[in-house]
Amino acid sequence: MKVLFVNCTNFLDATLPGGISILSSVLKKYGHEVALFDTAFLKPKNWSKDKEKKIKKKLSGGIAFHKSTPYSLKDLVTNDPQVDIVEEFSKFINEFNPSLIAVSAMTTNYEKSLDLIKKINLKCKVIFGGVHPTLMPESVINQKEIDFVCIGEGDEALPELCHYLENNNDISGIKNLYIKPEKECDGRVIKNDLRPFVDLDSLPIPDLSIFDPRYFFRPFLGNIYKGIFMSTSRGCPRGCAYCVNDKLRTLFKGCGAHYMRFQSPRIVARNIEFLRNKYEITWFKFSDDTFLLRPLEQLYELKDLLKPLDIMFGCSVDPATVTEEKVKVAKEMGCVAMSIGIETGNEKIRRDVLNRHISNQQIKNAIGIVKNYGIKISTFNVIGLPGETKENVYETIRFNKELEIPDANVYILYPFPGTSIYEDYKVSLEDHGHIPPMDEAYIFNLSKMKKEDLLFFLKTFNLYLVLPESYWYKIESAKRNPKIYEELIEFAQEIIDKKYKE
Ligand code: B12
Ligand code: SF4
Repeated sequence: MKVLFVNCTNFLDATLPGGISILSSVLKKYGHEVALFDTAFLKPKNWSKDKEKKIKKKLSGGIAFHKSTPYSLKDLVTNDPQVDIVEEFSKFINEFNPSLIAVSAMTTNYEKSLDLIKKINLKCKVIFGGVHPTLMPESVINQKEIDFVCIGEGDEALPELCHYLENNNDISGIKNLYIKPEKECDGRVIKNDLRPFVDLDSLPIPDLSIFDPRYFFRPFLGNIYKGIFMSTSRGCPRGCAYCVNDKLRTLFKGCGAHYMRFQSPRIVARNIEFLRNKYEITWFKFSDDTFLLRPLEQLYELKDLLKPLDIMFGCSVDPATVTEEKVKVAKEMGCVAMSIGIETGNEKIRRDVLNRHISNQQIKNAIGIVKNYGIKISTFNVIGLPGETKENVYETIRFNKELEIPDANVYILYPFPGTSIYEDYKVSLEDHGHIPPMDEAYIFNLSKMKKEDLLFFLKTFNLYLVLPESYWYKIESAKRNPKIYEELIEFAQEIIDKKYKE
């Protein structure tokens, strides 16, 4: 059967969607024909050079923290024509003639994906899966254009659906699926139970052949590598109030003893070796929620298997899992970058609002260990937290500064459905008439700050980090004076060039 995957994201949001790569591989294993319609490399009609510049400036608040590479991802799309996305989609469907359209969606790209589907008069069936449909299945299945919603893992549910559809079998009992028997039905929906978790070691190697090779563009500290995101585990044992994991754990309670599961080192190494040989991929970003959670013995085993493959990798780690021994072994297996969630410098907010039980001292110790091994460190920070004041944001900035973090990631809190913050503060996506995209997260503002303050912090967070505290009053005045802002950026750039680029 012919299945067309859809990844509807912003132009140049080029991070390979892990769900699609594994599902494509699974479907091919069962003999289905697969294609991908992907907007990440389709330059839209309204694209302009100005937009390109703005995107670049937004990254790291306009400061270039690392040596630039000889060329950038943007250079690789210069000669691409501007196209009408809907027309392209329509052409693609006519040529490929799929029997099923399979859309993967997070909350932030769900509406965009749905809009695209709505614009085409489709004759085939449509299934939506991914984290957003998993968390909000009712609102997704209620869309007229959608026939099926996959709750949770699609690795077994999707091939089963394809097989049954192809053979005209009764699909009504397929586990993990919400099913609308007919498009124009009377609102009747079959809601099936969840199946047990898939055995991660039984999964095939992710399929990269359907993706634009520009996805592999990976700049790192001035050099260009071929790299991808790859997951080696599923789940997380923690319950941070702004994250969907707590809700997913509850939802998947009956699916197996352990929500947190690791792919065995042998299988991880098999996948990496294959992708290295076939696509020359040498840079991996492990997209696991917390990479160092893996037991130490397994990390040793992984190191023995990965060392001969000579790869580089980056990963996200929970500071509570950082130990000298684990970092040492990660370094030996090729770790060159780690990101750590600080979220806020205020311990009380971190504990009471975010449900993260870790002290500043513990974070400091963790970052110290990572730095000692020469691993590049970056932090994740959130502003706009419930009850947060400007002074609290300065605490977060000061804490990053104390840790000598050169380049911090900062976001405005987006209360995703299913998270405890979403529920406790009675947020509703529907209240806004549409699902706000990530760059409109200020709409949800649960803090004591004004929208303007949040946006200004977003723009200047790294400026505060780089400039000495005696300059902070100038940053404040840059709010009303763009010229001062530009001057400060230039000054910060000089400091960075001297300090980190040598
Ligand atoms: C890698 C990653 C990214 C990558 C790539 C995203 C992608 N398209 O895969 C990038 C860097 C782009 C990214 C960005 C963001 N991300 Co992100 N990301 C992840 C991460 C760490 C791993 C995703 C992954 O590859 N998982 C492994 C695969 C195998 O699992 P999967 O994608 O869930 O797919 C399975 C099922 O969901 C299902 N499935 C998926 N698609 C489909 C489709 C069909 C048809 C079917 C049947 C089934 C199905 O089957 C798959 C196999 O079982 C997850 C956390 C996590 N561990 O899942 C967060 C996560 C998805 N991200 C999240 C967030 C918040 C973001 C950002 C908003 C972060 C930010 N502050 O900017 C941005 C949004 C960017 C945007 N433009 O919209 C949240 C999503 C919350 C939500 N409600 O949407 C998550 C869940 C993190 C979290 N714990 O809160 N992210
Ligand atoms: S540690 Fe990270 S992935 Fe785990 S629950 Fe907290 S925020 Fe989510």
